[in-house]
Amino acid sequence: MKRSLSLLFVLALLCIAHHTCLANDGYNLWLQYRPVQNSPYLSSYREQAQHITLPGRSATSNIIQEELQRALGKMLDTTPEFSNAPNPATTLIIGTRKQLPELSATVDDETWNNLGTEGFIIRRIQHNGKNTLWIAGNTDQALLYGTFDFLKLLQTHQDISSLDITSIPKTKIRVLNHWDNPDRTVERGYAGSSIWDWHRLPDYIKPQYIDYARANASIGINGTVLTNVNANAQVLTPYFLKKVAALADTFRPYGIKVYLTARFSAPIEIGGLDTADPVNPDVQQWWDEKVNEIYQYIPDFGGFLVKADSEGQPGPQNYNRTQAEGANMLAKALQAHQGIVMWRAFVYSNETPDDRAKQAYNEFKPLDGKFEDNVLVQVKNGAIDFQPREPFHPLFGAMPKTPLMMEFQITQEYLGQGTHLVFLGSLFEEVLDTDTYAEGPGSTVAKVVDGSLDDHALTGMAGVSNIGTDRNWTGHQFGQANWYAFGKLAWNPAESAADIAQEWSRMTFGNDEELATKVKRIMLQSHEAVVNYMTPLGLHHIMGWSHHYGPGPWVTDKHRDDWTSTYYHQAGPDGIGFDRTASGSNALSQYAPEIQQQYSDLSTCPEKYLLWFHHLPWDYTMKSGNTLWNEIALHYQKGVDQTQDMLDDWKSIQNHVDDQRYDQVLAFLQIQHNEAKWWRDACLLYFQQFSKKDLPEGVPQPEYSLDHYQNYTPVFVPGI
Ligand code: BDP
Repeated sequence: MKRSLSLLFVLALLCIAHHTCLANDGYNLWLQYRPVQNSPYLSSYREQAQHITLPGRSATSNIIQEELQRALGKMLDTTPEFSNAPNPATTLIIGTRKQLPELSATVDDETWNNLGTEGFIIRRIQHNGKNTLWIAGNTDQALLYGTFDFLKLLQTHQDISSLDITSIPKTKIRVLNHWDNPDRTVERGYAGSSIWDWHRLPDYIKPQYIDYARANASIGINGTVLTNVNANAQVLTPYFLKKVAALADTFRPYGIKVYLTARFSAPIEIGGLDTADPVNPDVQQWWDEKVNEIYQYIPDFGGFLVKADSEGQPGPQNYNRTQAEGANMLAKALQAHQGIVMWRAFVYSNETPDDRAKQAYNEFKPLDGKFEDNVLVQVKNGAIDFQPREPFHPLFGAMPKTPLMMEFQITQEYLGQGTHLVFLGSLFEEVLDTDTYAEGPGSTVAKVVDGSLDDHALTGMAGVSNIGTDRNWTGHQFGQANWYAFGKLAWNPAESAADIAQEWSRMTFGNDEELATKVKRIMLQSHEAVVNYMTPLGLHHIMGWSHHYGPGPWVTDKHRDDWTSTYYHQAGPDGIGFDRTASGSNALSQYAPEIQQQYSDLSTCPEKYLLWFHHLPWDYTMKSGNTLWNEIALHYQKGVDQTQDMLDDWKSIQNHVDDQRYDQVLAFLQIQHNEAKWWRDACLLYFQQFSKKDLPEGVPQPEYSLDHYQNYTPVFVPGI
């Protein structure tokens, strides 16, 4: 007995020495704070961390102190001393302009003003004759952001000997949109149930709420819409508002405001009125009173997110009113409290005979300038619906008098859901960097969104959350990277996806060079891979009916056309693709002339958008010299090959990743690889019925017949 115990002890020691044995379920996200080893900077980090002056006395300052204690203890094995005022021992100062008047005089007024309430500075100063580091800002909130940024530098083993960082968020409202229902199901959620344990709120505050707030604050997210856009009016009743208030109280010191979705018909459903007409005085009064009531519970309530007149949701159209009339009614009720309305532009109907891609523009463009000042129109990145790749939404650049907020989907509804590794930083970057030409060259989507193009002060970015009760938060370890990338790009839409991937990987898995290189490579090719094996060359919306999981190019004859695949790919004996040029739906006319010209001309249309805008014969010659048919097939194959490369890269770094996370990612990559083949074979067999052409060399014969794929119906797919 004694011998076996000592054997166990030796084994445990060996295991601890080799960190990869330690269990790591991913709960700590990118805030792993791994011990700094093999870094030439270790001693300089330790020196810097010896004595921290933190004059603030707020709940936020306490959070800063706790985070530093936790992080520096884990990374440097040190316990820093803290003081309220700078003294000769101070090595790091974390204080605001007001808290440190003498030091603050060394920074000019303009810089202080530019920092606003959230921007921060990290710089070296001479203090008491000593080279000291100062994290500065106008508020404790800014200091919290600065502290996380400082900790990121240590986590990624950066040289901190001559820092001079100024970081100011480019958008004001940086929010997650949780599509979470009161019964804890999550629409399009693939990571378990909703993290909001409504039933136990307000009395039980789960530790996960605190870690949620920490994680968000660490990447600059300052708001959360707690409830689904397909809204339930019950969340506006006192029963729920008490629970919402408890969450708001928990998140407040982290700089995170709460928002709710407002169901347009709430005055009828919970107010006892017989109409929700936005020009009806009783309806207006009901909303005024409801808003006042909400602010009694939550004094800093952020405001409402609204999905109206879309996919069965009620809205102003029910009363022949415009989207602006609907939004403004709510906006006016919120104005006295500095609340905002995020009014979604995702308005379309199968009753409207026009191309779905055109409908939001048709509805909203004429309303430019008609919204109240506290309304943001929230526009999805593309005109259809979060496809693996879409051209930017034509509304970006088309409504100069209205602030437009970006809506990205972090949860991977159309991108492999809970098991495919797809780094969405690349997708977000591609959209943000695209030129709308709205006001001449250089009018990028990013500039529309950050307000710089048309001088808007109210700006924002929303990300549909991928968070659930799964221990690692996002189901797939790499789903965490998409949450991370969203926060970073909302703060600074100009940041590079490659840099974001790199820093996330180092913080999450460690700084080994081979590991960092391989993980980055996996991440940066993953978006192109999924486009290739799902919807290459501009194909879109050809996934399984309703759950959107797996291939379904055959989906047709459903109760609405605009939810079928055949509506979008238009494949037939004559070719494939949706003609959105002047000879077709002319959706292209909604873009600036430069884009119209470039995309309508086959010789200049980027091939990645080819079948989005053009219907072309199967033997159309591509730039490569291949026929369109062969090119489609080769893209599907390429996607499959890329998933194999990702798998190989991951296997090659097994020694550098802890077993638990390694094994899960490996299993998921294997699923992804198999499903990439499923997509390739199902889509090619289906399209082959029309092309009547053989598969090109390098593309293997599918394993099964088309019937097999068509009859395979996944059931109980999560997230519906
Ligand atoms: C689609 C989803 C649906 C959402 C809708 C929306 O399939 O579940 O409710 O978008 O954004 O992508 O409102």
